[in-house]
Amino acid sequence: MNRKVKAFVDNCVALAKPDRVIWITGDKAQIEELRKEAMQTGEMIKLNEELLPNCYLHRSALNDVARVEGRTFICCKKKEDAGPTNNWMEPQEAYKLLEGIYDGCMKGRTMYIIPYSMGAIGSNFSKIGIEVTDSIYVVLSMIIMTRVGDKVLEQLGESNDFVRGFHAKAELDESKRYICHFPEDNAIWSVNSGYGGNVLLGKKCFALRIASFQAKNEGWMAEHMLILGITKPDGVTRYVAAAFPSACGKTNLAMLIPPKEYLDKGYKIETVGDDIAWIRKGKDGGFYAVNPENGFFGVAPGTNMKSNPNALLSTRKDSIFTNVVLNTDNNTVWWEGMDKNPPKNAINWKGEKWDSADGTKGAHPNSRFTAPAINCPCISDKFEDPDGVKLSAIIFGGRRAKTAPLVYQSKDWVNGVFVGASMASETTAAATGAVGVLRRDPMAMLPFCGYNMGDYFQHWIDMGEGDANAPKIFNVNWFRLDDDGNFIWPGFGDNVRVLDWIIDRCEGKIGAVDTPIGYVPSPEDINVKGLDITEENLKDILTVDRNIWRDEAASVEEHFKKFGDKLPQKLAAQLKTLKENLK
Ligand code: GTP
Ligand code: SPV
Ligand code: MN
Repeated sequence: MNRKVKAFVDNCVALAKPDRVIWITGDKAQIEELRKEAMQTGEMIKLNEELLPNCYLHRSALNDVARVEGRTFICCKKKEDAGPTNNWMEPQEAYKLLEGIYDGCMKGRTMYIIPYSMGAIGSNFSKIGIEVTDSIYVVLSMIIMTRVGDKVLEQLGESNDFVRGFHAKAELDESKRYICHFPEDNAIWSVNSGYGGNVLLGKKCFALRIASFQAKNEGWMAEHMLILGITKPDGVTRYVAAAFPSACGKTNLAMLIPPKEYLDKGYKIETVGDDIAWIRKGKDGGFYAVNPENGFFGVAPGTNMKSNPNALLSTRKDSIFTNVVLNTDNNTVWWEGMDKNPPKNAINWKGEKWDSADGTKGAHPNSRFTAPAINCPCISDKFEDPDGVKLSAIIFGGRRAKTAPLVYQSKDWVNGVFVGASMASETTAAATGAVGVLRRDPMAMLPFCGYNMGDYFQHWIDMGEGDANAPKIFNVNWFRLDDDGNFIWPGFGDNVRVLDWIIDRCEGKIGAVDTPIGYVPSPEDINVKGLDITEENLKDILTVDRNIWRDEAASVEEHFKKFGDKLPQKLAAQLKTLKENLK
């Protein structure tokens, strides 16, 4: 047994005082035992074995349905190192506070120790974590989302290079809920929550917050990005990564099915990842990306056989559903936007008898499925590739009812970093708080950057400035609204029309219009054959309105002020140039 791992676990045991300790081995019989126990306690409900084999429903506490950004902390020695966009606590103070909460919190309970690998075991990209938890739901979810068990400990050997994750659902007391990260100690303490990104510590806590800090120090990137492969009629597969804020379309884009006309011509999309990308420079200077996860923790509402069949099909076996509707007639699940037939005899996400006629939602807006990546019909054959995939493009995007055009290309890498650093999006149900409020969410990393975001911008500049091998950077917006509040762009599968333009731009095969914000396609270069979109509407979503963008530039200036002298000079210069271009 690795002595550092043992010492870490011993400390957790001494503090939380569980009745029993169980090491998760990855053994099938052990997993089966845990499922049985979770069914007995009601933590998991077994679903219809014929229709949804080996699938379970879980309901979280009513006060615990999303990430809690207000209670998420970066605990590094110097406040400045957490930066203006993170909550900060001094580490010793944080440990003292947390120790008070964790003291004896697992009395009468079992503590589970989960050794897990982010990334394929043995890949140079991969990193190891140990998560301690008192939740079987967390154990079973981590088994889907990561690579788990003895083989991970074997890979770790005597190394001290692992992230120490200490989760306790404790009493699920909101007033004592803390998601604390100690980047300088490689440690995460998460207490009083049992939900998703707060507790599946491999995901946002490790693979983004801790990993972004490691990545800056080690010269790579940890990003909130999907990774997809797009094969064109020439048979060559290109790879792109895209950063959209939470619930803004990563899973959907990563799994899109092109419209028939495109399929017939030989277009194909394959999924490498839907939420997180770890990116390193390869020997050839290219930017290579892996998905460190092993499953999808995807938004359920809106997922259906039309919008995202690949996601829905991924959840038809071996999956866990959280906070969706239970159809008691056949013991299956339902959510808003799955089809137009809400079940007649149903129980809503709160565990109450529910009738859709009462006008309430049956599934929580942030209800999710946890599904193994290998279930995905379009999973890429590079999914497990230890060397990752070479990126042609990086795409930023978000929900902007106005302002941002359907797509534009940055002028160069540093301009692309400016585009990412200034991006904004309307908030969603993925985090607690108001929905639909426009906020700046640089690189879709606002809630996930584990250090000073000004330094993060500089790291981005350093990674690709002047580098001919660096991916080209683009921005997309599927969410432009017309005056009646309808989406102008059809989105989903039709987004391949935009990806096609992006790839052609990367390869210098198509022209563009030079605008103050970057290169925008001419309307005739976006193929809208078969689409229900007027020429006027297409023109409209490809137009850069100088008046609107002058306001945008002023708002970016305000946003940049937050970073003080940590704002890279080059980004200040980019803003100045934009303002001049808009005159
Ligand atoms: P996280 O898992 O929270 O990081 O989210 P995500 O970025 O993977 O978001 P996801 O793909 O699950 O999309 C969330 C919401 O965006 C769903 O309600 C989708 O229906 C909607 N959506 C996704 N793609 C499109 C699109 O192209 N057009 C429109 N109008 N809506 C979209
Ligand atoms: C997100 O909020 O961006 C998610 C879901 O992907 S969670 O894992 O809860 O963070
Ligand atoms: Mn996410």
